Amino acid sequence: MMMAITRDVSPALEHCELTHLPRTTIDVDRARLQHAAYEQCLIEVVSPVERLVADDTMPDSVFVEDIAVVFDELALIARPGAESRRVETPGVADALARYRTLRYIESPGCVDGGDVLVVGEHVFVGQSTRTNAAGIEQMRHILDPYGYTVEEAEVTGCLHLKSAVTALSDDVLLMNREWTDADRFARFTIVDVDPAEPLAANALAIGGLVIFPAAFPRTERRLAAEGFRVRTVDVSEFAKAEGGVTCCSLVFDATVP
Ligand code: CIR
Repeated sequence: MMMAITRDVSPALEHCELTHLPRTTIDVDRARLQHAAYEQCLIEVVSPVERLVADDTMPDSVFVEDIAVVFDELALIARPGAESRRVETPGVADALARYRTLRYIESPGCVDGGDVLVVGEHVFVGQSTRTNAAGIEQMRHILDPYGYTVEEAEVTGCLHLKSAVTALSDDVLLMNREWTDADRFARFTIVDVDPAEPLAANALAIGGLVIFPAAFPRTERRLAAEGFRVRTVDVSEFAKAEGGVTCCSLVFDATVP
């Protein structure tokens, strides 16, 4: 049984971390409506969706993906590269402790979950402004005994590895080649984002459905042409905070182990 963890949109979302975008007005009420619609989409393919609480001390709370990476064997609790986000970890760790043994990234290591792309037993980790070599080494140490290979991947020009590449299936990736090293992913079939939509590589594929931002119709057409069943969501307010569709949930099998 697949389930998802999401987290409240903070009343302080406007004070989110920003790396590549200028600060603009974010409509928090609209963000909440968009978040609810996103959760409705999730409910079509996973059940239950458990939403954690958040408050104004954690502006980026809704981007729950950055705080953990859930494997069948364990949950890795990240140590976010942005110090303002470390306050988000206890709530997520408490929730995941009901389903998995927890392992933690420790100082001086930093990892944002948005930099971790898991495809089967392959774990690609972006070395970014948020994730450092010490964090990647800790991941390798933690995951190696379970048969996962941890490979570093290049991230340039965007926030996280999953801004540049996400998995549409176990064999097919959606990618913006400008922002990562496509050669690293040579064993996969690659669908390129439309050149007019550089931010379109972040798609959430679960249970035969690809949840995808409505803002990227050209890339959406490419996905449909490749045979993927696409469901679009309006995530305009999260995009202003540099978030996409993968970052608003942690999806995992609740029945394992
Ligand atoms: C941040 O900079 O941390 C947030 N404003 C956005 C995080 C988006 N997370 C993601 O794409 N995994």
